[in-house]
This record gives sequence, C-alpha cells and structure tokens, in this order.
Amino acid sequence: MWCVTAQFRGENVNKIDEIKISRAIIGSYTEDLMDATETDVAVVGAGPAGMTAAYYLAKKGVKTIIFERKLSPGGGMWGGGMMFSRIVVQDEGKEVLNEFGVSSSRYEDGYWVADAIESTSTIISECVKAGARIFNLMSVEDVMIREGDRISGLVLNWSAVEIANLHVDPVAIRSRVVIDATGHECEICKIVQKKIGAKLTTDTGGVVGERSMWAEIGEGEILNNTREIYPGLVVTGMAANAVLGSPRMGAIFGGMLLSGKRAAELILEEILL
Ligand code: 48F
Repeated sequence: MWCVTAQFRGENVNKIDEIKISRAIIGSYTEDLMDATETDVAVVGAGPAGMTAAYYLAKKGVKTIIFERKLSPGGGMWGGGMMFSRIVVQDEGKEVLNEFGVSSSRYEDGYWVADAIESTSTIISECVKAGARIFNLMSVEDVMIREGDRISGLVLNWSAVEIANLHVDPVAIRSRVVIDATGHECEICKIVQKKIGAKLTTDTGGVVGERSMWAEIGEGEILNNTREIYPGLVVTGMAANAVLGSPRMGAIFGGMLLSGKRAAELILEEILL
C-alpha cells in the first residue's frame, strides 16, 4: 500500500496554482530586468574573465550586470582542454582560484590543476553571491555611443531571436562602463570598429586579431592588454589578446582570471572615480 498526501489527493487548501507560479517568475524577472536598464558596469560574456571582473566589482558594491548569449554561463571553462575537464593555472592564477574557494592540486612547480566543473560552477556561484546579476540567453548586438564618443550602453535581444534570425527590434540599457568579455571573437570591439571606424587604442586602431597558440607570451601579455580600448569600453580575457594581436594560450586559465581581476581594478581605480 502506498500513501498519497492530502495535497496530491486535491484536499489541501494550499493548492499549487500554475498561474501563481507563472506570475512569480514573470514578475520577479521583469523587476530585475527593469533594474538592469541602468547600471554602473555591463559585462558582455559570462566566461571566466567576465565573471571574475564582475565578482570583484560587485564585491566592492558596484552595480554589475552580465549578459550571456548561451543557456549556461561559464564560457569555455567547462570543457577544460579538448573536453578533458581539467584546467591548469600558474601560481598567480591559483591565488584567484583560492579566493573563489576552488581546490587545486600541484602538478609540478608552477603548474596547478583544477577540476573544470568545480571551477566553473564555483565562479558562477561566487559571482552571483557577490551581487552581480547574470542574464543568460541574451545577445548583445550593438552598443550605444554618446557624450563625445563614449560607449554608454548596450543593445540587447533574446538569443532565440538571433538564432532564429527573426526580424525583431532590440532593447537598450545604459551603463557607465561596458566590458567586452566575449572571448576569441571580441564581438563588442568588432561592433565598435564596424560602426565608427578604427578608433580603438591598438596599433592599427582596429581589431588586430589573435595570434596562434603560445601560452607563455599569451599569458605574459594579457594583463597589459586588459585596458580601456575605447572610452567607456574595457576589454578582458581572450578578447583582450584577440583585439591587441597577442597569442591564444589554450587550457591555461590563470590569465583569464587575472585579466578579469585587472579589469575590475582598472574600472574601480581609474574609470568609476
Ligand atoms: O569564451 P569565453 O570563455 O571567454 P574568456 O572569459 O575565456 C576564454 C577561455 O574560455 C578560453 C581560453 C583560455 O586560455 O582561451 O577560450 O575570455 O566566454 C565568452 C562568453 O561570451 C559569450 C559567449 O557565449 C561566452 O560564454 N558571448 C560572446 N559574444 C556575446 C556573448 C554576445 N554578443 N552577447 C552575449 N554573450
């Protein structure tokens, strides 16, 4: 004999109401989205670099919103190297993992190995707990430029609209600073270049393009590449190396974490004064 609860027999006065569930979802989400229309920092891309930047900014009380095209935040960190779900960090990168509370084990001097799933899920969680808000399933398709050539916001649409190639107009949000954390594609920098020409702070003024893999140089150059690439637009992570013509580095992730942290410091110390 098995037991059914009063609720499942339909006798409970506190019935579960689908409309209440729907209203709870729509109401709370809409409230958050309305709140996101004016922010201090808008991060495009919830990969390791964007989330690390958001974590350090939010921890300092800066209103920070991340827009992520995919269903799952985490970018390229989940898959480790070639789907071997491990990442490697150097000593400096390990310090950032420690701050997030991610465990790692020593492989050799200067090489630490961490589980990609633990690293990604913990960084997402810590980022949200620090106060940053992540909107997934949204794609940034343009920027707003105002006040004497300064990036002043983002133009967004549902990723479903983008994927289905529907002709649906986007909405916009205002932000004091935008971070391009879109990884190898450096999409926001490419949009700026397309819309207003070669005015980025690179050698050519445009997107120089990522060089082939060379982990030591790529990791060495990423902090210098993490900069305000155009007034109001900071570039971090793999996007920073791609824009400035530095090499990619594969499944060593210290540079992504350190670049995210550097982007936050730059914004706190030099831009949002
Ligand atoms: O690619 P991604 O993880 O960038 P990252 O933080 O880290 C790079 C590493 O994963 C790896 C590496 C390590 O050495 O080289 O590649 O620099 O995360 C970028 C995120 O941005 C999202 C994309 O879905 C991904 O999750 N993204 C890209 N373009 C847009 C976007 C866009 N236009 N709108 C919204 N999200």
